[in-house]
Amino acid sequence: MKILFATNNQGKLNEVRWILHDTGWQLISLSDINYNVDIPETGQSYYDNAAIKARAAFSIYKSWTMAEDSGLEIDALGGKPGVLSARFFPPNMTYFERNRRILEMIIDLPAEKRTACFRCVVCLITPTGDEKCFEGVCRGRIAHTIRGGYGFGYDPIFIPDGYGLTFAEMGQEIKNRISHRAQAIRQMVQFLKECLRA
Ligand code: ITT
Repeated sequence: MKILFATNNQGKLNEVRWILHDTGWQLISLSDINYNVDIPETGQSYYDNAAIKARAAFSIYKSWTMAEDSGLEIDALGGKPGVLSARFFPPNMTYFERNRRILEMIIDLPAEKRTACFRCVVCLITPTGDEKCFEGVCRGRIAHTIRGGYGFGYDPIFIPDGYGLTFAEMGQEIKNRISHRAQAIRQMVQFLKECLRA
């Protein structure tokens, strides 16, 4: 089975391919269908934005399509950057600089007040146009320094609960077992297996 993943983020694409590798399903990307329009994320929530991206791609592909919207929520910043995670800083700023700015914003906070989570909402559209959403949350805390070279985005400053390493230090195998994205995608896999059995 083929599923279109409507994303322009190569890091997300790699991770979801990894998480799905034992299903035998093929995850194709927007470039595989020659779709190179930047879909404006005008929604107020992860649910809205995941659905906007999935619907835009489904209108062309008209078969199994998924998109996801995700973000980092820092409790001491009232949940920011949250749904604006990709747009919180100017678009040309490197992630090293974005991570440095985040650390600066909470520079004086002790470890116990640096709590945060990553959240991911996946929207799947079936070939008949029905929509189903799945949400995953990974709680943890913000590190004091930028650490590690794996992954993407805010991975070098996020330490998931139960670990001493950032997502960017632990590498893809562990991250893809415990992450917000892994949790949401595993629910999608469960749903798809039930659909395919029916
Ligand atoms: P698409 O909309 O094309 O899928 P995007 O990067 O714009 O790609 P989002 O609008 O969902 O995606 O923004 C999510 C941002 O949250 C992403 O760009 C990262 O900065 C951050 N983020 C989400 N999941 C992450 C993860 O697993 N590791 C690090 N940062 C993550």
